[in-house]
This record gives sequence, C-alpha cells and structure tokens, in this order.
Amino acid sequence: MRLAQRTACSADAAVQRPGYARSRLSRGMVHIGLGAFHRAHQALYTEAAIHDGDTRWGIVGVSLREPRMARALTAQDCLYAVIERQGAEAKGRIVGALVQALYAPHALEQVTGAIADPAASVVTCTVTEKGYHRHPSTSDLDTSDPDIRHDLAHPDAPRSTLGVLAAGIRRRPSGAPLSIVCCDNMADNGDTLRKLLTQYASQVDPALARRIDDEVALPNTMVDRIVPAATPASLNWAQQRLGLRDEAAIVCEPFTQWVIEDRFAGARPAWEAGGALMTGDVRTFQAMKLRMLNGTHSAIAYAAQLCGIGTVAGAMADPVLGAFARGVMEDLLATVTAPPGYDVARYANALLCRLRNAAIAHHTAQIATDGTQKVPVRWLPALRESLAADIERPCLERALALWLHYLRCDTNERGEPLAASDPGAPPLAAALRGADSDTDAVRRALAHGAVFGDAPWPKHFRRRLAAHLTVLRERGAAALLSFPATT
Ligand code: CS2
Repeated sequence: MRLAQRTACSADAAVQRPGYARSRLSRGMVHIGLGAFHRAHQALYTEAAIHDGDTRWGIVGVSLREPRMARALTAQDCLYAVIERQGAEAKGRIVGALVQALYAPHALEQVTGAIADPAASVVTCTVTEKGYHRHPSTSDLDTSDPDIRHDLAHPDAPRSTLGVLAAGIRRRPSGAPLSIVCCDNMADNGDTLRKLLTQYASQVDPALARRIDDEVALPNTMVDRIVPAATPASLNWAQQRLGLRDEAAIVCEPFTQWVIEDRFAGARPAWEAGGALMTGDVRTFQAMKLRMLNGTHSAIAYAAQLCGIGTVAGAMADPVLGAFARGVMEDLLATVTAPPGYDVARYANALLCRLRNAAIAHHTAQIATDGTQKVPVRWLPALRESLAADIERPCLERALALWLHYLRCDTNERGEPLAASDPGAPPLAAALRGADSDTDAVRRALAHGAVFGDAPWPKHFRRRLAAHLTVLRERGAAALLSFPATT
C-alpha cells in the first residue's frame, strides 16, 4: 500500500505522524529544489514550528529540473517519511509540512504565484552550488550560461532559480516583506544569492533590482545533515520499516544543524523549535563546516572513487583511507577559527563518528560530483592561507592531487569506469590530459583560473603536487596516502 493521507494511519506504530490538522495549513513558505536534503532538513525544522501550533507555514515545494519527485509526492498527498539511522537505531516520522509539490516547467504560473503571494514570507532554496550560475572566475552572474541567457530573453518564462525568483518577486505586491534563505554549501550563501539575483534582475528591470536590494532579506546560513540520495535499496528498506510504500522516503543520519543569520524581513517559522540557532554572524560556523565536513567529504570521495570504494563508511573502514580522512580533517581543523564557545576538536571527533555511520549508504560518487564548484569552497581557501604562512598541509595537498588525478583518469584502480559528473570539469580535465609531464599537468591545472584563481601558487607547493601526481600514476592512491611509511 502506498503512503498517502488516507493510509498514513496504518504506518508502523513506531513511526511518528503529523500531530496537527494538515488541512489547516496555509502556504507561508515556498521551497525551490525539492531534493532529499530539503525534505530531511529545512522541512523538518518547519514541521517542528508547525507542531508548536503555528499553522502559517505549509510549504509549497518546487522542482525546477526533474518531474519525478513532484509527481511522486503529489501521488502521496505530499506526505513522506524521514528515517534516521545510526548503528542499530532507526527512528522514523512522516512529515506533513509540505502542502504542494510543483514541477516548475509544467506549473510556472502556480510557482511564481506562490512566490508572489503576500501570505508567503519565506522562500528557501537548495539547488546545489551550480544552480546559482555564478561565473567561476569573476563571481558575478554568468550571463553566458544558456539558462540565464534564456531567462533574460524570456523573463516571464524562466527556467533558472534566479529567473523563477525574480519572476515571482515581480508579481508580488510591493511592501509585502520577503526573506529568501539560501541553504546551499557556499560561503556567504545569502550574500552571494543577493548579488546574483540583483545582477539578474537589473537586466530584466532595474526597478525590480532596486526592490530586491531594498526589500528582500537574504540571510546567510550554515546547513548540515548527511542525507544520501535515495536508492532502490533505501526505498525498499524504508518500506519494511513503514509498512507502506513511500517513493519519496529518506534514510539519513540523526544529526542535524542549522545556523541562520538573524536577518529577516517579515515573519518566519520559529525554526528554533527544531533546534535552529539564530545568530548575528554565521561566517565562522560556515567556514568550520564547509572546511571540516565538506572538505573531508570531498577528499574521501576522490580517494574512494579511485580505489573503487562505494560508500563513505566503506572508505572510513579502510585503514589507509580512514587514516587519510582523519589527516585531512586535522589539516583543515588547523585553519579554522572556532565559533564563540565552540570546541572544534570535539566537533572533529563527532564528524568522524558521523562519517563512520555504516547504517546509511552515502555514495562517494554522489559527493565526487561538481568538484569544480566544491573544491574552491572546501579546500582552496585553507590551502591558500596555509601556504601564505609557509605551512604545508600534507593531507590536504594529497587530496588535491587525488582530484587532479581523478580528472585525468577514465578508470579507477580496479579498471572500472570513472564517470565524473561535473559540467565545469571538461576544460580542466582536457588541460590535465594534454600535459606532457606531471610538472606540466600541475602548471596547466593551476592556470585554470576558474577553479584556482589568478594569484600564483608557490613553487614548492607546485613541486609537491607534481610529485604526488607521479606517485599516483606509478604506484596508486594507497601508496600516496600511506605516508610517511612508504613515500
Ligand atoms: C556532501 C554534502 O555531496 C556533498 O558534496 O559533502 O552534501 C554533505 O553531505 C552535506 O553538506 C552535509 O551537511
């Protein structure tokens, strides 16, 4: 039997259900990017706020790219389950906060109408780093991007996040306060979205750009929860636990964190009910999380991909890769300023425990995607700062070599194909593959300003990187990572 409003009561008795009348919910919030992360993160904080009695915050969820999730959720009256797993423990709940699921290309009028509705005062976004169309070298709006070019030519029929937001705001009565909360893993994510959205809007209608600048609040946020993409296996496992088929079920870790800059226009859900921390300055939290969690994640992903290890927990259980992951985290920890009152060493230990959680299958192929977007945020600021202070970060530098090697290879060390999914990678991969030596490969890679910036990289660092590439090519990842014993 499929999960729906009518059948939810027959879910397994241990599964928590919405303890409020969903029919009373208004549509106070719109979310763009209806993936697993939103449904297991912001939607649950919103669910907690609703649970505390505030029925304004039903969520209109929007998918921009693929129809499957909106269709699956609509067939389930927008109900879905989140099951938290760690070790033998599993805790499930059915979430009721989502009230509508729209696929924008088929429901654009409804989507922009939902954003324009003055009853909605919050829009949240999870569209991945590349979903904002920031030009990698200039950090400005990438006006050469085909979606942006399309939207600038047809602002009333947009297909990009920026285009949809701008079209919705344009229809919104002026004076109705709005906050847009970016929940993607970018430094200064709210400020970045503000800049790109106003740049886009200024080309559509300068008055709209001014309005966004004056009236819309775009707080910065740090979001954290490990939410693997669903697989047939995770959906089947969820079905066993629920006693119902849920095509949108999520199996994720118990940990969750949301730190939000307290800068809103108008009302917002009391996300504190779900444990969100409102603060004046998110930056230290962001840097700590982006470097220590996401930075370590990416290093694990490329090492594991090269070695043919499918999951993060599998990599952590490998003696060489597990030790390497700890080393990367230590390298990154050394570059981090703790948020006030925070014990970063404890944070690091807790992260390592989370990464070892074998009850969730977090695929290294998923994390390895979009490296050209992720590496400049997760590794390069820490590397730059360290090199400027003449400090070598042995594990982090090896991580960078792994990524470059990964981009150079068609197959992993077991001879299985490596399929890098990263629209920004082809020019960098071509530069690497055209090199006539490892030194030349490093020179060509670091000259790729879209990822590595324009400032020169020190010679001793380039030499170390070239030596790492040689070890990788001749002796493989385990040899590079088993240092100092074997190198
Ligand atoms: C991961 C993140 O896929 C990735 O790149 O590093 O999705 C990570 O799981 C989350 O940011 C955890 O909060």
